[in-house]
Amino acid sequence: AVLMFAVAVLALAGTLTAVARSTTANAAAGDVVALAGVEDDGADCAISPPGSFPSNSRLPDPFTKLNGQRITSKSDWRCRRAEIRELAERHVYGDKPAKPSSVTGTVSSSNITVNVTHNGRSSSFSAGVQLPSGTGPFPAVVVYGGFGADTAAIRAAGAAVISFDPYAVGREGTPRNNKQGAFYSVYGNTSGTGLLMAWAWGVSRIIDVIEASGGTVLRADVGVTGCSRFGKGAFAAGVFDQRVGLTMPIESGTAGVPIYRGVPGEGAQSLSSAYGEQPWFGDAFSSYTGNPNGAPIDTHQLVAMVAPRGLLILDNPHIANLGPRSASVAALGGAEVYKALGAGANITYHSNVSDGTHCANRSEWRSHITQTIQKYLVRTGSHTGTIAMHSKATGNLSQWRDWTTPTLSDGPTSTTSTTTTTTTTTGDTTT
Ligand code: MCU
Repeated sequence: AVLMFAVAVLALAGTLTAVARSTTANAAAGDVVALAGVEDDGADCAISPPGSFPSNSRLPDPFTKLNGQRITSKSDWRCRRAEIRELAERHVYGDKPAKPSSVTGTVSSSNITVNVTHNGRSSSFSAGVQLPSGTGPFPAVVVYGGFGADTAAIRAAGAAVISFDPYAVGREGTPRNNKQGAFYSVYGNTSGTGLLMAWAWGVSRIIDVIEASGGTVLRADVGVTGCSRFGKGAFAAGVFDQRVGLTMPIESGTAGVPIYRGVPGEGAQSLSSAYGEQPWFGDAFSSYTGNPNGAPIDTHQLVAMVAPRGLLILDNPHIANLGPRSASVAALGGAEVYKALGAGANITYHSNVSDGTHCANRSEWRSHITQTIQKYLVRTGSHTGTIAMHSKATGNLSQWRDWTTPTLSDGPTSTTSTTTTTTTTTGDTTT
């Protein structure tokens, strides 16, 4: 009973926090802007996934819970999201361990250091910092690798650039049974967690250090970006850490934004090719590389996991190998959840670019990058998201879904429902 009480109080606290956040932002900005909160606000949700899932050639319904019921209120999304997260860890990316028992480090105007200890194992890594002009503390964008991201535009918009070397956290070129890097030094080199999740864990630990630094140089308004394999990485970082206020995957390709179910038909890099090229996916995804219809989730639900936070998906329609049409379907499907949460303006998909070069620096994206950084990280500007697909790669969501988008009620915002919940938990404790 005491445990149930604790769980109920946590759930109630989570609900109240979420409500308070979106209400404040609503009043200030006219639409929902999620404030940086915690890494995983559904960590207390009780989830028991079934042992098997029916094959489904369409995109699984993001609004239907594992118990078969559809969610009806915006506050239901928190634990529905936690279900999707659990499936994404078990079947696609591998486990993302919660914050290690010790995370320490430093933030200076040129460098961030991260030291981690968990269960007697330690590792560390560092990242470069380049400040924008002006007076801090500054928001920041974690830039994966050294190419494809418009770092000049990021700094001009008022955010620092954190140069993150993903390979320090999870190396490429290793066999799956001998993974290397700071993540695997702590969690073991036979961990089934793939590189994309290891890298995402690294970004979360950078955010831990920024939070603990007390906002002298940087403040914990953090975005993530990267191109190609680092677009896959940036997407995962935003999906699995709700403190990331702006997620900007660029030309991510298979194992990134494109729906797994669409990749074969579009002629994008095959799932088995991506699975075999590097241990990007978790080991458990091997069950689905030849059978995407068996996957219990698809990437539209990962897009949805970013909601209501800022998401700017940048794509290249000229290279079918990148799966741009499948990526647009993921955006369209995920946007249904954004809309149901009243945050439809916070997602953008943009592939209207003329230069076909992979990871080119593109003028067509600059205003979106500037405005989304200012809205979600600097917290001054405004931006209204749209799904803008190039005619070469136009997804059609209706071909991919057999579910409709519900009108979600605003949930337990009233005093009445708060009181009811409190009464119930008190009853549990005294029984
Ligand atoms: C699009 O991302 C990858 C792609 O999945 C790989 O097959 C290819 O080798 O590398 C791309 C990339 O990261 O390019 C920089």
